Amino acid sequence: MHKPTFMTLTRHILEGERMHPEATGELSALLHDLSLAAKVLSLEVNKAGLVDILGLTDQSNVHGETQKKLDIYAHDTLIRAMDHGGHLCVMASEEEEDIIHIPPHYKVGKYVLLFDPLDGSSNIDANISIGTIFSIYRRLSPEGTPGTLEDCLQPGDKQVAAGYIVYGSSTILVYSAGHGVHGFTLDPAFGEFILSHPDIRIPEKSNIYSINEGNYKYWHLGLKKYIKFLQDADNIRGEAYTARYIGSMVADIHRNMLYGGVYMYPSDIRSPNGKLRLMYECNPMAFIIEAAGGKATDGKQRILEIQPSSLHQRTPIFIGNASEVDKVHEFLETEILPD
Ligand code: P6P
Repeated sequence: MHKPTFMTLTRHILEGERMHPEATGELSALLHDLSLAAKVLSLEVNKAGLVDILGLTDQSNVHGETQKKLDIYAHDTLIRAMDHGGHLCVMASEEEEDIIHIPPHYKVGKYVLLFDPLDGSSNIDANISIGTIFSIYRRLSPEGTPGTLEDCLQPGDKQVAAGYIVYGSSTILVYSAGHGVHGFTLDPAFGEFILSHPDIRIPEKSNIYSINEGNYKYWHLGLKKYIKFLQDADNIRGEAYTARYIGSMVADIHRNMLYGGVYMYPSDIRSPNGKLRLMYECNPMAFIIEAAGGKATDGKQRILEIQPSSLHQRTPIFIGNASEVDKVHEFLETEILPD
């Protein structure tokens, strides 16, 4: 099929919708509303250095982390963009302890949206890439009623769509609705997301590993042995491994998905469940990476099979090339004695 060179996100979503006769267009409209929020956030993130919205607020979020002004701005922007479209019955955000109800005067829809409004926000003041992550489910509770916590606590393999926006050298929106992974770069000249990365597949070649090696002393032995293995080994193409760690999960995983590689935030002696959040960081990124041919586990099971028990629960994560994630498992499963 001839692929038009000027494929906008809106057109791509609508063409995806046409593949499903039963589609009502609600998911398309939801994704379109998300892309509008992404444009607004891109504008603010890219001028954050100029406008006084850098620096810390005097507030902290549910996790006790001091919120950056841009964190709160991104959270508020997403809610304002998404709460009145009539497609959602409930939302949940990293920045809000409880679920977020649709205001009573707005129509309630059939989808659920969970998001991390600004992942990697500790990097904001250093002008390092940061990102927004989103996860979409169909509701479980009866149509027309307010959404519930149970609507939000569904395993990741029930997602109908997921994606992220990276605010970096350019702003790119990557999403999957279950039919491939597609990347769209924002053309600021006329504010459109243009298809720049059709049908992303993670390359089998992988010589990048991403982990915070500053936590080495807290790692379990199997992980220590794996990282040592990487530092001594060559990959399947005889290339030495290289360490790349930005401190922004979205940026690290986006790079690894394009170049090949594995991102790890493991459990360790200090943090038995790791650091990253299951519902609005790991599940959507796992949905994307599996749709691109990769793998994402918690060191034992697929991220997408974890049955959630709370909105902000953490999980260890190993995500990237299937061969690399399998290799990690080999080391984690073998209790290896230190040298
Ligand atoms: P550490 C950002 O705070 C984040 O949630 C991810 O985006 C990032 O990969 C990780 O935490 C960085 O954590 O402990 O290595 O600084």
